Amino acid sequence: MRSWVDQKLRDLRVTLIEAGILAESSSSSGESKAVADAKHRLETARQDLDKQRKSRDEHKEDLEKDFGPDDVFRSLKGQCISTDSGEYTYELCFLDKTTQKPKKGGGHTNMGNFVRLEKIMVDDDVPADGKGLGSGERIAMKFENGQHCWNGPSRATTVIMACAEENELWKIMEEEKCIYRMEVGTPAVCELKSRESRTGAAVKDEL
Ligand code: MAN
Repeated sequence: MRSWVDQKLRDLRVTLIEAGILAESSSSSGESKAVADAKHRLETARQDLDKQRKSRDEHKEDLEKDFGPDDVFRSLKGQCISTDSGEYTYELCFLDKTTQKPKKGGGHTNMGNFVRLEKIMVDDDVPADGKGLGSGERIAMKFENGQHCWNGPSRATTVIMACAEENELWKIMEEEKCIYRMEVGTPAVCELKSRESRTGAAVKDEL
């Protein structure tokens, strides 16, 4: 009787191990494969959830940002353009940041992070190639709190935009030490202009 019960228990144990319910005593963690697999799946699901939450928070933040009248600048986000000037290549990533990169190589300098849109009056001649701001009210993106300037302020950039067929960085100036101004052409503001002429001053008030 005793040996019959022993044998039945041994058989049951083998059946349970084969079904992945019971751990083999030799398994180092003492866990059955089914439990280890389930733990792994749980961990993967947790990581995935964290990722999804982070992405949701980023989208939420994005929605709260001011992308101008009717969000016309939203499509520009993440697009970058650059131009060479003096010892540096200057890069503008719309609604994100401006960067100064030494042509000879070396560290990049952050020239400001996007903070807001502003209206600015300009009075420039438009060159023959059309790559200029012209005169009147223009929309500008302000970038602030860039890398601190030795004996000066944190770097900041004002990016003034005028209508053009393509996104293009026309001109870069350092107006004061570590305070930069970029003149940029972009189709994003052409839309505004045509609507302005249709609706009078209405669009201006949206900003
Ligand atoms: C670097 C650049 C310049 C800036 C000086 C200030 O050389 O960022 O644009 O004028 O630092 O020290």
